[in-house]
Amino acid sequence: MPPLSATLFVPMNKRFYITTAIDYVNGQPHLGHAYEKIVADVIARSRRSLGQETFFLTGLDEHGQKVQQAAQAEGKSPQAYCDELAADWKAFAKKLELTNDDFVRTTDPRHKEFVQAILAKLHTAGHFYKASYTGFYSTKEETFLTEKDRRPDGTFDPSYGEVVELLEDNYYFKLKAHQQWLIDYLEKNPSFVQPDHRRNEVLGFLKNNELEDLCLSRPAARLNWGIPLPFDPNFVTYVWFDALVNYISIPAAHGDPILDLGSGVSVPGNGAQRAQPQTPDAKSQTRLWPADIHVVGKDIVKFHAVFWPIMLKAMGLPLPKQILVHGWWQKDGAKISKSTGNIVDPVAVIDEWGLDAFRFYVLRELDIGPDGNWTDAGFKSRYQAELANGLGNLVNRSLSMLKRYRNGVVPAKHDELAAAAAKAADETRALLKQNQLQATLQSIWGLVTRANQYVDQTKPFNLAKDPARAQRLDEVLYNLTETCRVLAVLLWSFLPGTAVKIYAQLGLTGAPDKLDAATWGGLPAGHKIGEPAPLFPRKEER
Ligand code: ME8
Repeated sequence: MPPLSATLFVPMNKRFYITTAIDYVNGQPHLGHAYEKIVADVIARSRRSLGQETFFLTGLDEHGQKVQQAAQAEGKSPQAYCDELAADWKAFAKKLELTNDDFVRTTDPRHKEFVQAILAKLHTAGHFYKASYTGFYSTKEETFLTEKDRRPDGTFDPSYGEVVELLEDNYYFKLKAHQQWLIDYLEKNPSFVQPDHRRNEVLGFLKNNELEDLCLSRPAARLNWGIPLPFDPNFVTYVWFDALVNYISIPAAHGDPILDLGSGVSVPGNGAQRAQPQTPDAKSQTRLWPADIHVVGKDIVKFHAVFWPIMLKAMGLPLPKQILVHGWWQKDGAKISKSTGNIVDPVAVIDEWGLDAFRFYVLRELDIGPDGNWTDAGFKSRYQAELANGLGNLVNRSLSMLKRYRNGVVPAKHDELAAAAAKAADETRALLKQNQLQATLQSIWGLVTRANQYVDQTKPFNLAKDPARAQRLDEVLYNLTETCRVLAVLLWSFLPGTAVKIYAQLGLTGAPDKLDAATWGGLPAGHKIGEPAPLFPRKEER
């Protein structure tokens, strides 16, 4: 049998696999980290809600010079330093109610062992070479600088800190050889990097620059906080051959057969493709790779869209289906920076306003792609208009009226808002499949607005005063109550806590976590709802 093209081979029972960037462990999580993780969480939840088995991975990038130095400065071992911070980051993931299925730390033995095994295979297959290099090195940025990095006056940007001249032996990965292959791949697979303008940037970069081979090591004498190269203990792995590999080391730890180093990943020599093994008990296995989506910020596109595909090609593995690139947040039009104090503390915002208000603002304000600008005034205004006066008011007055006028008992089914609800549900399904999160929220709020107008137009509070109009009041109350139920289902991926509260207030058990439940008419006549309570309390101006 001729070898299958590895890039085309995807097993039938594979789970939808989504990842985030793994965050550097130095420091505390900020708005940008929170945003990326929430975007990935909404996509993961929405895929589950659409009925797809899903695996969501996030975690921490713990090796490197900065961590080593920060630990030293605090008089701790790097591992103890990472362990303490990792506890905070894991607590942060919980605070955001992320539904990640695993949390990777690059200091996990399961990750380190996999990195070493893959490095050994790549080395044996001839993808690496050792060379001496003299160059300017920024300790602060852990990177060699070239003449191109000099400013017109010949100096390096102060952001690089102290720049020293180094002569160093290191190991290099033969990246250059695959440049044309990658250009062709990007040309043929327009959805590989999204949004389009990011793909065009990557293609422009590849067409106008000759790739340099990738340095994958640092001498252990200079940096020992890293994974030792299995074939030369005088060196540790440098950042990307450690960090990027998390996307496959964790699936391997979950038993993904495509990543079984014993029989699966048989690294070919330069350029070759290989066939994937098929096993008879395939159904029971956790098949994750290739990832469906890597969610990453705009600053690390090159690593994900250039280095990573070439690394995978060398490993003989299929490529991820998509690198989904988000923009960066600023605050009040300026860079987020701890040193200038221009920060948004996600935990403080969540403690004051609630998690769903935070999730709503970042997802509604910023589409995946462009840069965003956080303003406290913008946050408060969306809270007041869209959450408190929009969704909150609709649910609260609808359920309170049902309680007051019908003792909380759902009247007979009526379909006046059915078309509007079906439109929002259809759009939600279609847009979520395209990861159009902001557009989905706009569509859902179309239904919120329509239902609030319906209250204003039908005036149930007036109908209630006239016993002859009891039938009409029943109709209106059914439409409103059922719309609230549909909204809970549509909102689940975005505002899970709110969706569950709406369900509970409707007297329904469980979570509204399957989009199929958005079909109109789910509330049966005679069902008794629970207690209404404000979802988004109005805040006093301060
Ligand atoms: O880059 N707005 O880690 P990191 C939006 N460890 N996103 C932002 C942001 C902002 N202001 N600031 C940072 C790393 N991010 C590596 C990744 S992946 C194998 C290794 C995003 O902690 C950033 O773009 O510096 C990245 O996607 C993520 O936060 C982690 O950044």
